[in-house]
Amino acid sequence: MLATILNQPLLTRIDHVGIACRNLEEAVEKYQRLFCLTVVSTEVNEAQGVREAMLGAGPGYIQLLEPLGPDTPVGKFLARRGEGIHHIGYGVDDIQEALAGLRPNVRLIDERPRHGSMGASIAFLHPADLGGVLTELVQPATGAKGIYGDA
Ligand code: KFV
Ligand code: CO
Repeated sequence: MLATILNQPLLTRIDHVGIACRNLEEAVEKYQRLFCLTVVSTEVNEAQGVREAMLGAGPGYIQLLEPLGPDTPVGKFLARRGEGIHHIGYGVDDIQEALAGLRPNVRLIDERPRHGSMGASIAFLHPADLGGVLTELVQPATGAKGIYGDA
């Protein structure tokens, strides 16, 4: 893997913090009112079972997530733990390369990149191998190679 060969950090920045909420509109309104943040994108992602809003916060984002139903990742999380931090998304330069390098050492939830917010290519790593933190790799659309696997 190139990043490893060159001894470069695989994770280039914190892309977003994913926060599970029961009502997206109420959560967006609260974050806008309290922190003067701007919504840069709202999407329904059927494959991920969420309605979500990305709010710009400096170089990264806050991703507010409302489940599309109880039997979805965020729906199950809310039932189990209530509202709160659901996952962290980290930037990577090349998600295919990152997955190939991590595969032997970490349980991949997504063997191939999937479609994420704002056209990004994303993949999740299992929280059980990362100290209980659901971890998402994010290759942003800009400069992306346009390979989304099943997206
Ligand atoms: N963080 C930490 N632990 C978690 C967790 C989370 N968010 N969700 C579940 N767990 C733990 C849970 O506490 C339990 O631990 C175990 O995982 C199984 O829980 O020690 P325990 O008690 O056994 P289940 O059965 O409730 O969940 P499961 O069906 O196994 O699914 C868990 C998991 C992580 C595999 C699933 O949530 C998943 O596939 N997540 C990845 C997809 C996702 O979360 N999508 C929503 C975000 S979409 C997004 O961010 C986008 C589109 N984007 O662009 O950024
Ligand atoms: Co996310």
